Amino acid sequence: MAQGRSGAMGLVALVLVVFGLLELSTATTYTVGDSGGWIFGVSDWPNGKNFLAGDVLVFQYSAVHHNVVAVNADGYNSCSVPPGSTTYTSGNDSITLQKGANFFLCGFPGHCSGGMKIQANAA
Ligand SMILES: *[C@@H]1O[C@H](CO)[C@@H](O)[C@H](O)[C@H]1NC(C)=O
Ligand SMILES: [Cu+2]
Repeated sequence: MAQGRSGAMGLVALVLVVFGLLELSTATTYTVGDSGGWIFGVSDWPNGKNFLAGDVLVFQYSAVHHNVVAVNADGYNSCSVPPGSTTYTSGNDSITLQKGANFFLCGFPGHCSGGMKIQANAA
């Protein structure tokens, strides 16, 4: 009886560990804009995608011509960069999505208004 119970507990522990590993491995990596990369007009790219918190967006672009700035909703809507925003400039930036709305734009003049901005909503 005691043997059976500890066996069952072991099985429960194993199942929990396996689910924990699955949880870790479910993060998805997306290349923003797919083959086009981070470019003008990319703002429609998130449509139809079901992002989860922990998923990773990879922004690929020429660092001479573009950058990536993580902004808030106001910044996104008005194409402005709030003070204290984080700017990425490597040309190959991996950014992990937080739960909720994540907003990014290109900080080069005129690029955001040219559609170089995305909103990714992560469940
Ligand atoms: C971009 O970065 C990822 C790791 O973050 C790396 O695996 C990949 O090779 C890089 N790609 C380029 C084109 O540098
Ligand atoms: Cu740009």
